[in-house]
Amino acid sequence: MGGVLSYFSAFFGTKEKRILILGLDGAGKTTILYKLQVGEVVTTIPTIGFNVETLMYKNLKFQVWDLGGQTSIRPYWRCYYSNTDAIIYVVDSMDRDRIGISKQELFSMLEEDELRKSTLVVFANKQDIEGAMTVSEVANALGLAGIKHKYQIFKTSAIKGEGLNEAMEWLATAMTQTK
Ligand code: G3D
Ligand code: MG
Repeated sequence: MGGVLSYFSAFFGTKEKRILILGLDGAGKTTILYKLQVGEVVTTIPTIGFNVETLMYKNLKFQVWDLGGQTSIRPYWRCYYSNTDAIIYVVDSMDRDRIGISKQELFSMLEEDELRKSTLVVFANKQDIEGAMTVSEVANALGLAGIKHKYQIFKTSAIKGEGLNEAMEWLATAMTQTK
């Protein structure tokens, strides 16, 4: 897995790229961050009511937090939106009960002005678990067909490190095409 960020980073020369990793709690975001990690320490910054995990690697800045919590802290998220180039949206493909909430949260994020031009990549995560929703079930449940952003969905297993390279490669290419 180690090489994917250096590959990803090289796509943009020295240009800084900001990527949010978002999704409901338990979806696998922190696990993904650790899988992407190439020797750098993940910093957790406690702020008003929510934690932001940050991973810096060369010209890349990844920031992670959980969606689906209290709506009162939502305005504070805006501090992290500006100049966001991409959103990695992580879904627990086993969590049928909350896929509707995940959809609502995704659509709320995509309505944000600052995120209007961001490329979206959805990780239908936990595909290693038997009985998980398929990638097309996740896509339908999230209503991806109605999204105006440039997007793609991938099946991933963060635990096994499967599908992450493929998804990151797509994202790098898509980001260079839009900017
Ligand atoms: P979050 O950061 O989005 O809240 P985490 O999610 O990365 O903390 O993951 C939540 C739990 O799901 C963790 O289990 C983690 O190991 C597990 N998980 C993450 N990705 C996968 C995956 O692809 N497959 C499987 N089977 N499990 C996954 P624990 O037990 O530590 O709570
Ligand atoms: Mg986490």
